[in-house]
Amino acid sequence: MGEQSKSPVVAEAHLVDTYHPPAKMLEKHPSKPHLSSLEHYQQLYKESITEPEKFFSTKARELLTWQRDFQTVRTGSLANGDVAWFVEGQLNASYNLVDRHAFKDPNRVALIYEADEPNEGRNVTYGELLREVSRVAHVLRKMGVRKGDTVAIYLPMIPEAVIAFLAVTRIGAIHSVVFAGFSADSLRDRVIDAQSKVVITTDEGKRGGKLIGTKKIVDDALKQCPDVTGVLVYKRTGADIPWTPGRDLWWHEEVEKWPSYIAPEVMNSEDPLFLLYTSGSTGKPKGVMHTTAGYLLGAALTGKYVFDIHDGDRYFCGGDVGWITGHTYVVYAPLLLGVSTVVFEGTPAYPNFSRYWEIIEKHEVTQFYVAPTALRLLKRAGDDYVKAHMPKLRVLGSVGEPIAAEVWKWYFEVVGKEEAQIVDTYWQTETGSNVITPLAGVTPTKPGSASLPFFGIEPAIIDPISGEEIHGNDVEGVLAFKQPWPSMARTVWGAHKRYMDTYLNVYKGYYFTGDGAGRDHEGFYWIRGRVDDVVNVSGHRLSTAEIEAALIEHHSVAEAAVVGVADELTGQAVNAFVAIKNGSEASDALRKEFILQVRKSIGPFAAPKAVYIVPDLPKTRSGKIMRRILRKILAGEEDQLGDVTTLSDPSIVEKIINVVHEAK
Ligand code: 6R9
Repeated sequence: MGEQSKSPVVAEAHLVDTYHPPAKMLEKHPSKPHLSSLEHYQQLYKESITEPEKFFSTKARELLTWQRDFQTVRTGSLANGDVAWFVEGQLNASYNLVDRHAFKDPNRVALIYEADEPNEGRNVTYGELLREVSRVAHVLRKMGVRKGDTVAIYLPMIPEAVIAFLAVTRIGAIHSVVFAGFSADSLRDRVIDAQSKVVITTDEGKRGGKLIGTKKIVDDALKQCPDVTGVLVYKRTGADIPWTPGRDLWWHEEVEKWPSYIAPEVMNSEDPLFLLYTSGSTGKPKGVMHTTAGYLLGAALTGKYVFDIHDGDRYFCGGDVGWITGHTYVVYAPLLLGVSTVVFEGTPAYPNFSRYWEIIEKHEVTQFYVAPTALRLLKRAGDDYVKAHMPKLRVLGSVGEPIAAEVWKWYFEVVGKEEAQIVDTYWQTETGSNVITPLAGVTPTKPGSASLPFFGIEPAIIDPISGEEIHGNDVEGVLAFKQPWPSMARTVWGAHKRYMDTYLNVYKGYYFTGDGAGRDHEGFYWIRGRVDDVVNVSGHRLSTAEIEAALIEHHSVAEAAVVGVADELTGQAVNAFVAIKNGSEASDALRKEFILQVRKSIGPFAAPKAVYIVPDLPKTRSGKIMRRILRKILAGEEDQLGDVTTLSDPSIVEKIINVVHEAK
């Protein structure tokens, strides 16, 4: 890195405009942002870094309700991988998200359910939520779930998904949500890895006008999960579904049997709250584990400061509860702060491209949060679809992938009418909540930059070659954090060594994000994307190794290499190179089979956009696949392949180029 890598940061950052919090956003504000100015942020930020114990103990007592206070604010270190926060404290997540608001104001709306079909939704108040969560908690207990057990949740975006999260946490169990777009095989692997004995699901799902056979997928998955003793099924469509007596129970039949209150289990701060599987460099997804108090604090703090949440707001995060964005910003942040959260079952394109904007109009949404991939789709559909009247909108969030400057500007000008602030929030499943992000109403922004670190986050740019931290501004490298923060993941379920090796042993004393980043002349951060074998398709995080493993399961595949390529709509797209076994013939039918194989073993969202059947893969003499060469060929940079003489068979490069050319 060093000198030659400086120039792009400097050039880019000096050319972009800085946007200040829009005056019109402040004018229509119901009161005022929680911080008075950028200087106010800087002063608090400094305190959060130099006196984290003081800063976070104050915030933890202010934002969370404790059953027992803590004395030790923070202990352990990144180097040892034994970080713990608010150690002696006790609290319950569902109490903090539901009870305390229900007691104060039971009629306040907690969930705004916007069903797949417009006008089929309903609202759930905090009082109703408490009753429903309590009943389901009773049912789970009856099904044998105990404190510390994991419960798998395989549900679409319906209020019952949120109720399930909360019922699980109420009895001290650990939720392990599996995105309902995952295949039976993926669900099976996660149920087995998490040792879940109970699964919560629906008969069917409904999305974009289409039905999804959720229960059938669960049944397929559970054929190989002998330890699962119970499946709780919410009736969403009333379809005829297969039933296993003694194992399957109807949600509506069970909840009627139980009273509408159950006391929340008293949990220690560091008791596990949930597992969420995510992709990394290796084939097997990791069960990232978050603990109770630290995660809740991260969610509440970012909800308050990043999104400027105030009493009476209506918050709409378009993410799915199957991913971390849905966990933290559909469920935890808004409910911790006692506001209304939109649970949207559908897609931005159904019944037409106005759907998001109509939801915002109808429910007078104040904050909206979505991935750039959806914005690219909607921008391409045309400005006419954005004709809704959205006068209450103050904050427009972006998450999951870099947002291109022209999409950022479209979001600001066309969607927000320059009356709402854009917050480009950088974070990860492992960070639990936003870590590099503007604070709405406070931080000036530059299109394409996630801007400045959140409280308690001390970023470091590291030279990946020397492993040394690069100090000062106008620098480029990989992104790491120097201090533990409350909502960081504590371990990978059943694989602590993997946790250490992936995040904490790469640069000793730092948490390594896996992303490249630049820090410009004003200290603003620019996220460049993953430096490991992770591809980001439509904001979904996929591992190339995992897709390769899926392809190899096909009987005709000898070897496979998967790379991410730039894609106009999805950000990145998956392209696969497959070497087939002797006796198999390359054909369109075979390519289709390979795509189906990935859909079946991971899920439709991971399907390769292109499959190239090649005679062999470019490999070093030690057998390492040179994915870099494949990326260059796809980018049309065949003249920049570098030295290929180290390959075991240099002539293979020419053959692969021919295959790619023929396909294009
Ligand atoms: C929240 C979430 C994490 C990866 C992360 C990075 C990318 C997330 C981003 C962003 C640029 C942003 N990412 N937010 N890249 N700008 N604002 O997406 O979690 O699914 O774990 O993905 O997503 O590459 O490392 P997760």
